[in-house]
Amino acid sequence: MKKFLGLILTAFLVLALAACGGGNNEGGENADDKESADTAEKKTIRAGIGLNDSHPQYKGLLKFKEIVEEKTDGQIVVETYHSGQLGDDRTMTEALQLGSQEVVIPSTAPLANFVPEFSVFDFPFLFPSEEVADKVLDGEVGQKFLDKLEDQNLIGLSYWENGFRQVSNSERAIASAADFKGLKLRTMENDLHLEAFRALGANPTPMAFTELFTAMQQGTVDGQENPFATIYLSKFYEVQDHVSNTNHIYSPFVFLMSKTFYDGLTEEQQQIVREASVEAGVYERQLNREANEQYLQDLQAEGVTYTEIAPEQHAEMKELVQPVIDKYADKIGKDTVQEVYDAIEAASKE
Ligand code: KDG
Repeated sequence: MKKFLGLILTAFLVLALAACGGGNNEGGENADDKESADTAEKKTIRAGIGLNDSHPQYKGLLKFKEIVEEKTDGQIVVETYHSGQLGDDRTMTEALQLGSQEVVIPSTAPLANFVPEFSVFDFPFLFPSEEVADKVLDGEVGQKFLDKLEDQNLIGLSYWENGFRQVSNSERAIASAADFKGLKLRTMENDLHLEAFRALGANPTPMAFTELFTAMQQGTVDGQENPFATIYLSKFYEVQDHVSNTNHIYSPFVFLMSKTFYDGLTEEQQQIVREASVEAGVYERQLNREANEQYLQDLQAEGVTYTEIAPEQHAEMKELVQPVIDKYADKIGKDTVQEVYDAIEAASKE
């Protein structure tokens, strides 16, 4: 009798559990289970940049957020942070390696501290134009460099644009290489940048972007180098009197994702974030280019003196930094560097 009662109780419990499940055993989960699974599957991308929210880079990041959230139906949420709220390029890249942040879009210069080969893109006077840079970076050669990031627990999804870098300072107009003499210049945290400016006669100091404005304000450095967009949108005109079109380096951005996070995405989600980073990058490059001339005019309207550099002075600067380029070409590996040179030559002829 006891055994019989036990059986009845078990049958009753099974029926009760099935009833709670809404009777839908086909999919193996009930509505509540599904809801909690949906919540559990929601993923958050914390994406940070060093520049502020008026810069095309941030607008590009917002575009990335819009595409990803729409295409994943909100299954992936993108939180955006600007002005170094999550740290500088280097510390955010380290956070990606540790898996405590998901996206950062640094310049190639600080990224070279993780994969030294990236320094080749910071060779002075390497890219003749933005269009050539696009073709090389978006092509086979650019992809080869992105592939090198995996060993560092990073996924390189696409290239965006920081742009041609220009020197600004509070001391004097720069019209020739001789004008660099003794100038205290902030550079990005990259040895090649430091050595190139030393070769020009300047006195460079590496520093995170987040510390730059205060350093110029307090006179720790006389100047810095960044594209016109950054100089204007970061209000450097408040602490800088001169700017020149040195165009010394074309600076790409690399859209990075934590490999730990990327590996946890479904294949479909991986494709969505990949495509979104490319699409948002095309938008960011376009915004960056459209306004470039305007930013130079705006800087002048704010009282900054603009000095145009003559072609022969550009040639002299190139000659002075050539030994540094040669040294880094040896370090990176001649074949790798040659591959980049060949791709630039081919892209220039197209
Ligand atoms: O968001 C990008 C910035 O952190 C940085 O890369 C900007 O070019 C830059 C610099 O000079 O540090």
